[in-house]
Amino acid sequence: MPEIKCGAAEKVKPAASPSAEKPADIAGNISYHAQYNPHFSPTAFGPEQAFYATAESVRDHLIQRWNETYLHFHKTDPKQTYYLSMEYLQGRALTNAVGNLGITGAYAEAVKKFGYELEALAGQEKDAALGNGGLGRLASCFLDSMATLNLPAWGYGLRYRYGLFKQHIAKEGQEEIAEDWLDKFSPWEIPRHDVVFPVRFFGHVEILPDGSRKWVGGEVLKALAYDVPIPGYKTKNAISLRLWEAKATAEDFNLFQFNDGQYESAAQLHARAQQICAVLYPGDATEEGKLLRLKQQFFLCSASLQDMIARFKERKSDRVSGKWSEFPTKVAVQLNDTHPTLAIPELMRLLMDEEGLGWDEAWDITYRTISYTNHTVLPEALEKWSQIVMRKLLPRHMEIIEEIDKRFRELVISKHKEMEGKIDSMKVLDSLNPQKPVVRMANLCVVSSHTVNGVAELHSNILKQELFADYVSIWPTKFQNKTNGITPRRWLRFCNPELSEIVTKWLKSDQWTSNLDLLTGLRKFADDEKLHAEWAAAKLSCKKRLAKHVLDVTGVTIDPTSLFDIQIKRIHEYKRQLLNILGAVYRYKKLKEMSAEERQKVTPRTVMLGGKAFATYTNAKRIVKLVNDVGAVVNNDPEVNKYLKVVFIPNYNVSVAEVLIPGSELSQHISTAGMEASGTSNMKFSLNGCVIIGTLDGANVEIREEVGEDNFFLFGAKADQIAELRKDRENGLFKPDPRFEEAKQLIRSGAFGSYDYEPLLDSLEGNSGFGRGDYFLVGYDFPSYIDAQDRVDAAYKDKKKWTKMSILNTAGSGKFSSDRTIAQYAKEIWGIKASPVA
Ligand code: HBZ
Repeated sequence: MPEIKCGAAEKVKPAASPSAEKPADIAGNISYHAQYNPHFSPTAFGPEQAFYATAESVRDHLIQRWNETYLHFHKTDPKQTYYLSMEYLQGRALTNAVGNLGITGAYAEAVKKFGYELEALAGQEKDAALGNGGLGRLASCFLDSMATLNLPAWGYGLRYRYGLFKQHIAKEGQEEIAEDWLDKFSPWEIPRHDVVFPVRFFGHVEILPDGSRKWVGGEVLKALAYDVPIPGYKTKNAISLRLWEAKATAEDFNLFQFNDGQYESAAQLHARAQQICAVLYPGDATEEGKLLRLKQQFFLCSASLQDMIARFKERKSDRVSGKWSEFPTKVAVQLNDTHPTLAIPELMRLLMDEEGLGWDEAWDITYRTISYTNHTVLPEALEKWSQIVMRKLLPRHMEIIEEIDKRFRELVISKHKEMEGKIDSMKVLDSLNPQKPVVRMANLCVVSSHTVNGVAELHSNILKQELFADYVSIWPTKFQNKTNGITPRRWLRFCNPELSEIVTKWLKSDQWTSNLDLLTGLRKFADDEKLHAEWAAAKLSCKKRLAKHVLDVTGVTIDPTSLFDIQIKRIHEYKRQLLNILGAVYRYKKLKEMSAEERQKVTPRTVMLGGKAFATYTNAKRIVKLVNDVGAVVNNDPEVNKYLKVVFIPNYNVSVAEVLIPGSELSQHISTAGMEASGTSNMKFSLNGCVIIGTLDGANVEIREEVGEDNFFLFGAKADQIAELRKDRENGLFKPDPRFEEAKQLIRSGAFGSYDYEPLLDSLEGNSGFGRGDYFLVGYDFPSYIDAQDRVDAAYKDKKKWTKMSILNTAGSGKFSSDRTIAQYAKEIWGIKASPVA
């Protein structure tokens, strides 16, 4: 066989040994992929080519496990969970894959034979960012845990051509650029040309002679499956994330028109198919945008359900009894928020119109199959779809939704008379405005699911006591809590090797990576000076890596001995990045007022913020601009920049988080209480020995319980005070703290440039013309926030105290493993059991 031209390194003989585990054999396999699975010309083998060949070699291992797992499930036919989500934030896969497979060392050695470091090759990979934020990253953590726990499970999503946009910071603030993650190709996905299902849009409902109904006409596209294998950690099991792509066929291509020069109309359906998976969340300001989003949602639901039914039928033939009533004993469908709600009417339609079941049987099956997770109580995020649009796009589904609504109302009237007065807000269809009748997706989910869950204790209680309170009296046992979690593999073991090594050393085992509760074993060493020294050294090393990233992407030099204070998440007013930056502005002002001597006593701090603003969310974009403007002034002010730096980290994504979180010392989770359903980055920070400054919101409440009150900087109003405080505000009863006024005044004075911040600042005023009269209570919480920050400064000066707090944060993070969360879903909602490949 010809040898690879690898430039600097030794030449390696190619060998097709897909499960190679020895470095020399692995190198041969990489060489084989470079030559016989080529994507580039044969003369080049730079880092990029080396990354793809290495990834394909790793993929061989994954495919082998995936095949074995699939056959094992096929033989044993266990009940399976299907996780339906419009979003997955997978990030990069190489480090995670070799880590989970336990072959990191061997691959690191193998790529050295070509002159490369594995880490550098991993840096070549583009993030798969098929999601927006928390909900999408949660789905990805869940897949890792499902595989690790050997659960028979699948993830289903869409294969967006362009994922979440790339954020560029220009003079005017955030700019969005399409993220071309498939620019070359993704080495992880496997197209399944035999897994194709038709998906219909538009058309009409026909009544057949036997009285049954059938959806016909309209346009029919094809859904083609792409599988991304998901390896479990230290197990042979690998599951699949199945992503659908929309396609049109050759028959849809009008050759006659094309030859007639009508190129666009000849390929009309092809163009429409491309639109479906073009982008994650097309803007929905226009009617076209809304329709496209609805098409995306239905496309995911229809293809996924047809696939599940096909599998059920395929395996059914092997069983003695093959009754449809067994479907819920083989299939559990989890809806990741309301985006896949159409799975409900689509399953009803498939069972009734395609399989010939009656309403009652189909409803019983659907109800026992579906469960729904709510991720937000923000009213603007509760999906409502126009009935008019729905009827046009999905006429049969609209009929089914109407019937569900009608039967629900009948149930209330016949069995829950006391709730009759509440029926208007509980029903699925809201036709109060006859011009704009809507379907309330959350109501449809609650009415049609056997279980509904929130994502942290506080949030689940709010669901039961407020948002879904009326349903609780009808279905008292339907509502559950499943506090979110994160995978400890990606979020400590692989992203923070320095700290991982120390944890393993002190716990005398690396078992914590799959049993995170073992971290409590660190508590007894919390005062040990040797551990302190190692712990601080590991943190410093991560801080240096982070400082290098900051310099690379912003040109700003930051001091690794200063306190690294980080807030990274989607930019949203309720998450209150504005509170953070106003705090930094206030800190800057105080520093300016101090004498040089006084300044020397100050705890030096680097405040870092990062996150993307939705393209049409103007106030969020203004916040991004403000952070950048404040940074430009503060960082260039020689009087104070030794004591304070403010940095906006551009293009926050999963792989950026993997650098930022290990290097963090303080992180901000400062939402208005009751508004952040859970938060999951708070868990990642705490796990990495970072102390949280936060409100009693979402999972902060539980993190504080676990790590101990002394190791959490708490401030701000509590969730049950918020309504009253907003009323006070409206009635002019709020007296702003002078420090709050000073901070706003400094921005208004033009100290940070002449950009028009008035709409932003005005949103914080009681008599707001733009905003909602400080709806998010930044002004109310400001003084207690500043006081908490003073406590942070004092604590950081005491290195021993701070290191102990850091250790106790890691030690108290065991509860927040997504393994725990998924084990609870499996037992308490899905009724599925582990099924390890022998
Ligand atoms: O889900 C986030 C929550 O904000 C966060 O607190 C939680 O930790 C995380 C995982 O549970 N939510 C989202 O990312 N997105 C939404 O909640 C959402 C819901 C409906 C929409 C749009 C976004 O129409």
